[in-house]
Amino acid sequence: MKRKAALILTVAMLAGPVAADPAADYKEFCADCHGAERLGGVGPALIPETLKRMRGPRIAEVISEGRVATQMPAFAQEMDAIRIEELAGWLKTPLEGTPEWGEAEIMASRVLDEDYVAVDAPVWDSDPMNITLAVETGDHHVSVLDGDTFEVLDRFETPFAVHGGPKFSPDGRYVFIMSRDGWVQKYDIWALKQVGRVRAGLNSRNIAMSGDGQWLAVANYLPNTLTILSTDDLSVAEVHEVKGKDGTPSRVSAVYQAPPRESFVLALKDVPEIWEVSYSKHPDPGLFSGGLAHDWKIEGPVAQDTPFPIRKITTPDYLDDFFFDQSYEYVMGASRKGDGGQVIDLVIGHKVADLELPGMPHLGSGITWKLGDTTVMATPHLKDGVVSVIDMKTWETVKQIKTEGPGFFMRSHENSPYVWVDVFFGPNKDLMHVIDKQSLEIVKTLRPAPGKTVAHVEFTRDGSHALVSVWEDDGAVIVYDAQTLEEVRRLPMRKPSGKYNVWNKITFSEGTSH
Ligand code: DHE
Repeated sequence: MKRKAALILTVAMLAGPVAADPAADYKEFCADCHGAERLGGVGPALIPETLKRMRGPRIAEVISEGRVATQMPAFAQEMDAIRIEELAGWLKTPLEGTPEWGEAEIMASRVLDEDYVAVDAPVWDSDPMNITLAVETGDHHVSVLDGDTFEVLDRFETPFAVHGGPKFSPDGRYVFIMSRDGWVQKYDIWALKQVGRVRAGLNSRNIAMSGDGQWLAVANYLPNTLTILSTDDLSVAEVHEVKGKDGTPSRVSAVYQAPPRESFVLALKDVPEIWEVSYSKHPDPGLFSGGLAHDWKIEGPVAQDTPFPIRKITTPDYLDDFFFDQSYEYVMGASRKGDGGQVIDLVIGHKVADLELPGMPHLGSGITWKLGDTTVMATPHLKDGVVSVIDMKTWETVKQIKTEGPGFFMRSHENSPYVWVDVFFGPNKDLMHVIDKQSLEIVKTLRPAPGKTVAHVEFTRDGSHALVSVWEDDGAVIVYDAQTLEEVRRLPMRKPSGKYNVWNKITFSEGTSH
C-alpha cells in the first residue's frame, strides 16, 4: 500500500504540478453569478474595464475571502493560492472581441417593476424641492432625505457601483441612476418606488438628461457607443456607434447636458474631438448643416434619419474633463497631458483660449460665483494640493489657493459666502477646507472624523446647511450649519459618496455640478 502511494507521488512529481486552468475555474466557480462571458449577472462584470477601478482589497483576496455583507462567497477551500492568483490575473485580460450590445440586447435587459404604480402626489409631506439623495456605495443603496428634517424617507437598493451624479427629471419627480456596469435605474421619488432598470452599456461612464426631460444619454466605454433612452419607459431611442471623423472608434469619456443649446456634449477618450448631439425638434441649420465653421461635419441629413444629429468639432488636443459656463456656449477642457487646458466656443466650434492649469485640474468638479464685476470658476487639482480660480471673462488664473492636499469635489451655493473643498488624496484626507468666496482665503479647516476620508459636499435648497460625507463603510453624512460652520447632525451611512439636492440640480445652481 505504502509502495503504491509512493509510486503515484513519484509519477505526479515527474509530471509537475497540475497547471491551473483559470478559464475552467471561472466556468466552475464564477460564471453562474458573473455571467458566462464575464459581463455580469447577479454579480458585477469581471472585465478589465471594471476591475481596474476596484479599490480596496486585491482581486485575489476577494476571491479567496469573499466580500462581507454581499453574496460573494470565499473560495479558499475550493482553490489553492496559486489557482486563485492565476484566476485573478486571467480576469484582468481583455475579452476576445467586443461583445454585441445594441438595441436588441439593451431592450432584452430591460425590467419594468410589475408592482410599480404611479401616484398623483408624493406619499410623504416633505418639501419636494428639498429632497436630497445620498448615494451609499458601501452596500449599493441610496438614502432619500427630507432636506429640512434630515429624516430618511426611504433607502433603496441601486445597481452595483454607482458612478457620477444621478439625474433628476426637470420636475424633480423621477431620478435616474447609473452604475459602472451600464445599468440605468429609474426611481419615482413621489412614490418611493423603483420604476425599472435597463442595461444601456456594458461599461459606462455617466448619464445626462435632456432639458425637456424626454431623453437620457448614456456614455459608454464598452462598446464604443452613446445610448439614448426614452426617460418614459427606458426604451432605446438610439444606439450610436462612436467613431471620429477619420473612422477611429472611441470610448465616450463623459456626456454632459447643455439645456440652453438643446443638446448633449460628449467628451471622447480616443479621438481629439468634441461632439454635440442635438435633441432639438428644430436643430439650428446654421449649426447642424455645416454653415459656420469649416471643420463641422454632419452625420446624416438633419432630423431625417436620426432625431439626434451630430456635430463633430476637432480639438487641438484630447480633452476628457469638461466645465461649461452658465450659458453653455463655452466649454473648458483639461488636457490629458496635464499641462493646461483649452476653452472651446461651441457656437463657432473653435478654441478661443488656452488655460494655465498645470497638474490635472478636475474641471468636472468646478463651480462658479461672482467676484467683483466678473464671474470666476474654481477647480481642485487631482495631483496637487491647489485650487485654481479662473476669471471667466479673460480666462486667466486669478489665484491658486494652496490646500493640504489634492481634492476631488468642490461645492457652494448662491446663498453661501463660502466654497467647500475636500482633500481627497494623501495623508490629510480627513480635512475639509472652507474658502471665502471674496477674499479667496481658507477661513476654516474642518476635521470631523480624524483619520477617515471626508469628502463631497451638497447644500440644502436654501443653502442653510451643508452635507458632508465621511466616506467610510461605517461612515456618516454630517450636516453643518452653512453659516456658523458648526455640526448640527450626524446621520450614519455606509460609505456615502455623492449627495444631490433636487432644487440645486434642477435649477442648475452655480454652486453644484450639472
Ligand atoms: Fe468620478 C462624477 C469621471 C473616479 C466619484 N466622475 C464624475 C463625472 C465624471 C467622472 C466625468 C461627472 C459625470 C456626472 O456626474 O454626470 N471619475 C471620473 C474619472 O475619470 C475618474 C478619475 C476615474 C475613473 O475611472 O472613472 C473618476 N469618481 C471616481 C472615483 O474614484 C470616485 C471618487 C468613486 C467612485 O464612485 O468611483 C468618483 N465621480 C464620483 C462622484 C461623482 C463623479 C461621486 C458625482 C459628483 C457630483 O457631485 O456630481
